Amino acid sequence: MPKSRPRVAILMGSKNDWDVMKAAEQALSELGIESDPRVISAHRTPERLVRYLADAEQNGIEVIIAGAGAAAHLAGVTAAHTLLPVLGVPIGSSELKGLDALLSTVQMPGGIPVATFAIGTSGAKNAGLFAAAILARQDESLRARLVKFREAQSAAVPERPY
Ligand code: RP5
Repeated sequence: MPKSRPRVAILMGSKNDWDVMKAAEQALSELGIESDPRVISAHRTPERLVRYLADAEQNGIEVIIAGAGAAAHLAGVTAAHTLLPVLGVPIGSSELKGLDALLSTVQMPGGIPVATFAIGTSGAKNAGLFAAAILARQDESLRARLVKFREAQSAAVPERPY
C-alpha cells in the first residue's frame, strides 16, 4: 500500500533520541497518521533545521513535534521559524535527567509558543496523541479512530487490582 503524505514532523536533536521519540511515531502510526522523523539539531545542524522548516508547511506538515535533551533549544528555535504548532518533548539524556531540557523547553519567553510535554517516553507518546487531536479537528475519520483508541484504552483497565 502506498504511504500517505506525512502530516506530522518528528524532529530530534540526536539519533540517540530516537529510542524515546519513536513513541510519538508509534502513537501516530496506530491512528493511521504518517509522520516524518528527522535528526536535526538546532546547534549542530542549524542550516538543516532552517531548510527543513522553510518547506515543511508546503510539504504537507501540519504539526511539528521536537524532542531534545540537555540545554534543549530545538523546540524553541523550531517555533521561531514556523507558524505550525510545535510540541516540545524534553529528553532525559543528560546528567540532569531531563530537568534541564524540561525547563529549556517549557520556559519560552512570551511571543513564541511551544507546548511542552512530560520528560521522556510518556511525553513523546502524548505529543503524538496531541498532534492527532489537532488533526482530528478537521478529519472526521481520524476523530472516529481517536474515539476507538480511548475506548480500547478504557476497556483495558481492569475493575480490580487482582
Ligand atoms: C541534544 O543533546 C540531543 O537532543 C541529545 O538528547 C543530547 C545529547 O546528544 P548526543 O551527544 O547523544 O548526540 O542536542
